Order: sequence, then structure tokens, then C-alpha cells
Amino acid sequence: MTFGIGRREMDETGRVVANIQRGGSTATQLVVNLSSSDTSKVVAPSSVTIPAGQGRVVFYLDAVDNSLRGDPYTTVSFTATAPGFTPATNEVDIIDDDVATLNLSIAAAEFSENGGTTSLRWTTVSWTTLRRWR
Ligand SMILES: [Ca+2]
Ligand SMILES: [Ca+2]
Repeated sequence: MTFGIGRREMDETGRVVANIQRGGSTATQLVVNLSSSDTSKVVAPSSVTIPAGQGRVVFYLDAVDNSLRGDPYTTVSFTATAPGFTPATNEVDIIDDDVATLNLSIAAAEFSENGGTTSLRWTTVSWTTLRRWR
């Protein structure tokens, strides 16, 4: 049995295609149980079924999005088990997508050369906030 994952890494809004392939007889269906090292980071089916007559099943792994900035780069590993087969493992890295950006604003729209001073303000906003504004 082999466990394929389409990409090595994805961000929090990502989805990646995965597959389980079996060797040997395809006469009957095979139910494969999946476990994940971190269910708060990636949603995976708890089991997938390779239909009778077929050698593999294709499914998706969906990252779990949040709006927290600074999530650590996390490697989530998966194990596929089925009776009579050696367990197969694979992993995917989840990257935080809530990157801080700099927002610059000037208090006065315009002022003359001898008009004194105005204030400059900068704040950080997240990509999530920016997407909401667009
Ligand atoms: Ca996010
Ligand atoms: Ca995040």
C-alpha cells in the first residue's frame, strides 16, 4: 500500500489531492483507515474505500484556515492502515497565510511648504483583513 500526496506544502486555505494505492488482488473493496498527527491543521477523511476492481482511491486533504498571525510552520503526518497491509505514511507542511502588512496613512491630505508638520501613522493589518476590504 502506498500513500501519495500531491504537494509537500500548502497554506491554511489550501487543499491537496491524495491517493492510496494497493498492491495485490483488487477482487474486493478495501477500507483504509486514516489517522492524522494534527486534526486542528488538516481535515482528512477518517477512512477511504478502494472500490472492488480498482487499485486506488483519490481524496482530498483540506487545511484548516484561521485568522491568527504567526502560526508555526507545522508538519502534519498521516498514516493509512488496512488489515493485511503494511501501514503507509506521508506528510504535508502547513504554512501560515496571515502575514502582516504595513499600512501607512498621513493625517493631512495636503499642506503648504511652510505649513508645519502633519502626522504619519503606520499600523499592521493582516491579509485576512485586506481580503475583506477588497
Ligand atoms: Ca489564515
Ligand atoms: Ca494563521
